[in-house]
Amino acid sequence: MELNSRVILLLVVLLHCGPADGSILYRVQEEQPPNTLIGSLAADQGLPDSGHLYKLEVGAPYLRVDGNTGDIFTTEIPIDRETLRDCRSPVKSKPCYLEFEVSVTDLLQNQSPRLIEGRIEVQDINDNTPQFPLSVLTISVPENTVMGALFSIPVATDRDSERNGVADYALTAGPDAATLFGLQVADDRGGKLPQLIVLGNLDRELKDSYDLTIKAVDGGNPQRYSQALLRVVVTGRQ
Ligand SMILES: [Ca+2]
Ligand SMILES: [Ca+2]
Ligand SMILES: [Ca+2]
Repeated sequence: MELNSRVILLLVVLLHCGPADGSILYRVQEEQPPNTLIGSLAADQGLPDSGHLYKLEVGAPYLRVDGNTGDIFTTEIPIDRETLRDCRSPVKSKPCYLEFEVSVTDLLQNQSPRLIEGRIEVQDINDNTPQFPLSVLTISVPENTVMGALFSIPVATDRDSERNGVADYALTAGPDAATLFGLQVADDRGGKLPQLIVLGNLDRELKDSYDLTIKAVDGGNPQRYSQALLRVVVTGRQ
């Protein structure tokens, strides 16, 4: 067999195999409006589009199926990736699936219905904003702290996955604090850890509290962000 023919044959075999477990796989972005078409069972799977009744057995209330064509649509209940039971995996990068089952009944012949199973991969959109645990974050720093010392800043959380999650932090300081404090963002197993760096000598008698602004941004497009007040309280020597 010619190499080209072999490649074509392999491609044809692969295309007909579909997903590894043999079931049907569709993809849809979360939070689509009602009546968004997800897939057409009859057209996509070579199933009859007349004389048969398609009925959704598993997948309510998020899915609706057209009785004649087996077209699968979204409903008034949005598919929210962040609240689906099967999507709340601690491993946020794991794909998230919504299972469905549709029965097909031949209206002319008295046979038991055929059951079609499949999965819909629910893809993440950037619909959540990074949030700090509190609107005012307080960090205590002893006045004899050496330059270069690091203090952990509470992390922000974002319910979206991967690049739609928290991507970076930024610190804004007024003129009195800009020479004393800086920000370092460390990588921690795929996450980001914000840390305050002490850049100068602190004197509690001179000034015992500094108000900075910390901002958390995600990596989505468009980007979402929120900020909190970061209050640095200078304490006595330790
Ligand atoms: Ca959502
Ligand atoms: Ca987000
Ligand atoms: Ca999302």
